[in-house]
Amino acid sequence: MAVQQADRIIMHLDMDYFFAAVEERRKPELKGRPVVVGADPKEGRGRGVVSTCNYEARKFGIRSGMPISRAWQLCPEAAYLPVDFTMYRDASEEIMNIARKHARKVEQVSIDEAYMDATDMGDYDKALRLAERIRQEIKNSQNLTCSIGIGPNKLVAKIATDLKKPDAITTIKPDEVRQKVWPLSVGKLLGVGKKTAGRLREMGIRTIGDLAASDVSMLMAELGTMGYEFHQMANGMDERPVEEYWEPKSISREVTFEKDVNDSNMLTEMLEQLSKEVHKEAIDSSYSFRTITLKIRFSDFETHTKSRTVNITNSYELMAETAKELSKPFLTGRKAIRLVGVKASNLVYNYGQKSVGEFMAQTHKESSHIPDNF
Ligand code: TTP
Ligand code: MG
Ligand code: MG
Repeated sequence: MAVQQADRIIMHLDMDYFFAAVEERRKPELKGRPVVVGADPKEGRGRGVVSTCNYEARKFGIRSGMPISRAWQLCPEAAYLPVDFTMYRDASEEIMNIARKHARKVEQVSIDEAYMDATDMGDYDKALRLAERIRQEIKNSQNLTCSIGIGPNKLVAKIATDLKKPDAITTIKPDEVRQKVWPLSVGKLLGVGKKTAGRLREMGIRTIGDLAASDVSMLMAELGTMGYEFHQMANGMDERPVEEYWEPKSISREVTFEKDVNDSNMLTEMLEQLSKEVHKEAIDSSYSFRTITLKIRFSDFETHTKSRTVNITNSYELMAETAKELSKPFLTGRKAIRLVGVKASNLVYNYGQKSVGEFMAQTHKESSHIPDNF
């Protein structure tokens, strides 16, 4: 099975029950008890959600994102704590600094998660020892546990992290993808949510192995370009590099036309529609934006992106007009267009409209979106 052209060794680190673990560290008397961090449960009448909970609370069925009232029903005797975002961010910074001390390249991808490129270690045994040093230092100096996955790329490394959580290091070498990844449910793949998993199930595809064995053109007919990406992922292929800096968050939509398009009215309409969707998500998530990017792919797959940065705004009109203007140079009529996309980036969060817990739940959701190659 093809796994990766250039041999890399990638590590993925994720803190165990992070917010709740930091709370336990502050109040050791909580250890051994179920601990839930999130909105005020108000004896079952509370609104809002669970940010996270420790493993004792998970035994009662409590999970991140669940209504706090439901958590209360499941386990009223748990310790319920409000979100202290500043404290978690401070802990996160110290953890990331430890990772940076040991690994040459570190990309933080969420408050408790980072990828590291350990290719320079040379082999998996040495990478494993490096991971062990990082885990020990986090434990000794921070009194917190983490899990680390090691694999040939980001995708496999992240799957490895989840295999033995908490407080474990797991390696999946390229030739172990079949044995360790294929039996897992398709839901483990980046971008496969409940809805997509349901559609795949209807097609008789339950495991990652089922997906890997499926015909790629059939997947594309059913799921569009996503079908292709899922097939690649199922085969353990993922070429995303580890990038030092956290990609600025962005909101984007793109479509591949059913048939390549050569009609500028149709393109304009589609750009307005995509702008509408991107704009709605930005507003719903309390973001303003500064940069608008247009993506165009021609029928021969030649792909262009063009961006323009404006004064901070939340105007739909400005987004749509900018996207249309950026598209003008491509409307020569010489080549038909296969795909268009609109992206808003340089996002600025409008604080005060949402609680930090809701904000975090949201960033988390976004970060698990399948990355586009914008
Ligand atoms: P995760 O790493 O997803 O979860 P976790 O660290 O709590 O537990 P695990 O041991 O399974 O890794 O998220 C990191 C933190 O982000 C988490 O501690 C709280 C926050 N978060 C939310 O606020 N809302 C959410 O819906 C999720 C998933 C996480
Ligand atoms: Mg975690
Ligand atoms: Mg995480």
